[in-house]
Amino acid sequence: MSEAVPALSPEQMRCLLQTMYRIRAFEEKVDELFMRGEVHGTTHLSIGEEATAAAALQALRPDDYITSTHRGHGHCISKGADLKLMMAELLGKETGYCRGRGGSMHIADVASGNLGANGVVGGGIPIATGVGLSIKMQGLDRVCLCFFGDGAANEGTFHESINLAAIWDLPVIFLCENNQYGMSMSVRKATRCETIAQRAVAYGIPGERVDGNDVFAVYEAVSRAAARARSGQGPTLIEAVTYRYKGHSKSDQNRYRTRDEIRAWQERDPIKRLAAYLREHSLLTQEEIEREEAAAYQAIEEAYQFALASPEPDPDSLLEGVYA
Ligand SMILES: Cc1ncc(C[n+]2csc(CCOP(=O)(O)OP(=O)(O)O)c2C)c(N)n1
Repeated sequence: MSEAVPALSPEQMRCLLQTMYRIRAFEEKVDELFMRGEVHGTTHLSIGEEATAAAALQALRPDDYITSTHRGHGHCISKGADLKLMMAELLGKETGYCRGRGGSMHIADVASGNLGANGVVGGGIPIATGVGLSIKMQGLDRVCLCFFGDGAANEGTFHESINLAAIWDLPVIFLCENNQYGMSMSVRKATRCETIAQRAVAYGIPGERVDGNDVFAVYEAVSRAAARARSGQGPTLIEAVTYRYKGHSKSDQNRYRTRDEIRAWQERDPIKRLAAYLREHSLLTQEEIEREEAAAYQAIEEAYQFALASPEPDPDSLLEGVYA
C-alpha cells in the first residue's frame, strides 16, 4: 500500500472494503450462474481489479458522471447501483436496469450519473469527452470519469477524444485500467511505449501511473485529477496497473499466460491488502472484516433471489425501443 497516510476517514476505508467485497461477490455469483447455464451470452469479469473501481468512485461526488466498459460491473456497483436491479438485468428480467434488454455489457443508470457500460471497445471515451463539453457549456461543477482498458488505448478514438478534451480544458478524467491484456494480446506486445500514462505528453496534459491494486494510490490520483478538472484546468490521464484473474470472457482458455503469473498477482490481491492495512492499523478487527465479507455475499444472494422472482419481459413488448 502507498507509504503516505491516506486522506480517508476510517469510515471511508470501511466503505471501500464493502464495495470491493460486493464487486467480488457479485461477479463470483455471475460466474457461477453462467457455468450453470442460468445466464446466456457472455460476460467479462473484473475479479482482481476491484480497487480501481472502488477507489476512483470514492474520490468523486455523487452527481459526477462515469462512462464504463464491457467489464463494467465494478464501476456500476461503485457508483452505487442497486444490486437487485443489476442481477435482474443479467438474468434478462423486466425489473433489470434496462428491462432485461441490455445484459451484462449495457447496464446504465442515467439518473445516478452512470452513463453506461459499452460493448464497443473505446466507445465510452468520446462519450466522456462529449459529457465534459456539456458540463463546461452549462457551467456545472461536475466531472466525468471515463474508464477504459489498455486495449482501448490503441483505438483511434482514444487519441482524438483526449486531444479535444485537452485543447478545450474539459473536466474529464481518463482512467485506463491496465489489466495487462486486450483479450489474449499482452500490453507489452501491443504498444512500444513503456507506459500508457506517458502518452499524456502528446496531448499536453498530466499523466500518472499508479498501482491499481492499491486503493489509496488510486484514490489520491483520482482526487488530484478531479480537483484539477473542477478548477477548469482540464483533463488528466491516469493509468492504474492491475490484473484480471479470470479469462477475458466466458470463452477464454487462458492459453496466453501462465498459472504462476496469475498466482503472483493474486498475492497482491487488492481486497486482502486493504483488509491487512485495516487490521494492522487497528481500524477493523478480523471478525469485523469477515462480517463485511459475509454481508456482501448475503446481499448478492438476496439480489439473486429478487431476480429469480422477477417477471420475464412481456413478448408483446419486444419491439419497444427498437428504431428502424
Ligand atoms: C471496436 C471494437 N473492437 C474489438 C472488439 C472486440 N473486443 C472486445 S473486448 C476486447 C479487448 C479489450 O481490451 P481492453 O481494452 O484492454 O479491456 P479489457 O478487456 O482488458 O478490460 C476486444 C478486442 C470490440 N468489442 N469493439
